[in-house]
Amino acid sequence: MAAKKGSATKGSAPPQLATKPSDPIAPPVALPPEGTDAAHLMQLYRRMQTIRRVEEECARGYAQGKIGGFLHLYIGQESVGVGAIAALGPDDYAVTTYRDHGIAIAKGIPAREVVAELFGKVTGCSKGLGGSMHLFDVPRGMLGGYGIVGGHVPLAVGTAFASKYRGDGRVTLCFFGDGAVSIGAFHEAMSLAALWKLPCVFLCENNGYSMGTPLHRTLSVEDISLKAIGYGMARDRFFARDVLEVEARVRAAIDRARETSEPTLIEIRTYRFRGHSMSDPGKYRTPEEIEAQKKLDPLSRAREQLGLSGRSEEDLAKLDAEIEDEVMDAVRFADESPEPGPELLAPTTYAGEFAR
Ligand SMILES: Cc1ncc(C[n+]2csc(CCOP(=O)(O)OP(=O)(O)O)c2C)c(N)n1
Ligand SMILES: [Mg+2]
Repeated sequence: MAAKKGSATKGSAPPQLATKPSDPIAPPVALPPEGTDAAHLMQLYRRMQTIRRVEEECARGYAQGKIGGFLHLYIGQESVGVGAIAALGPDDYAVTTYRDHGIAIAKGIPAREVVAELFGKVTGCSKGLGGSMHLFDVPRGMLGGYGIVGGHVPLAVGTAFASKYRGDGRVTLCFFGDGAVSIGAFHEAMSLAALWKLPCVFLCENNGYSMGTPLHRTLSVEDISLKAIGYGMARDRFFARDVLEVEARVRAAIDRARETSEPTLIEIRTYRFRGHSMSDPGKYRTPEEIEAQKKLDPLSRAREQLGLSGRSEEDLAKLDAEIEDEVMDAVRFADESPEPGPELLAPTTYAGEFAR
């Protein structure tokens, strides 16, 4: 029977689950929490700023035709990857989506190898054969870089299963977007991770949009963290305003995964300042919305916190100059590197030299 408009089929008002995707009021910059090591905050700032500058240069390289295919920038979301990976150990695994450049740099892949990969050069971390969406580095625990929305979540559960089976003490941190939580593979992965108690942390980077579609058009319940309840899993949910807060809250989940092999679903609300990819005309957001979000930029907040914790403008300018040198060196290195040749065809197709 067809439902009458506004009839009871819509149900009585649901419990207050939905929340608005943005929080446009800039909170005052707070001093970093007591006991924060300013040198540590400086490192986190360094990683965030490196990611931002690498990606700005990649956007330029894309416009110059140096990068083929798609390019999805992480600009605006850096505090999520940097804060979360700061809570991982060096042997732990990170698995992520196509928006992977920031995760790769945070996991320790040098800017040179990331830019060279994007430029399709043999010196890139995937030998120039993967490109922007397929950054990979097994020794550093960076297990991709995947283009299929949600498809990598079961792969992350597989690595967590392997760690538990081998007893190697590693934790897998799996990043995905808000679009992935409507995909079947996400739910199968959550279900098995909870059932088998696997050391996996599921981290949803909720940037409010799946391509040009806002959250309220894809989800009946906008609080993504609530999906953990159906699987009996621990959960957390917060805004990525402060990189130190991201680190501390993700650390709690990583510790739980390592100590008691219990998975957690964390929803971190964030915002991308650029389009979905370089070909996105971005007509679905107003300039006012983007400007309001830029006022909340966690990268600026970390810089201001460093000032409040005693770092002089001179110290910070010196650090920015070092980052600038590193990024421009990476671009030069990528420009000057050769392209992969046919000699890579056999060893990268069949198990052999590169199968580590
Ligand atoms: C299974 C699948 N369906 C559709 C696409 C096309 N697609 C690429 S990105 C994207 C949006 C995903 O949004 P979200 O998960 O929120 O991640 P974000 O891009 O916001 O980081 C879609 C639909 C795809 N890559 N894979
Ligand atoms: Mg999204």
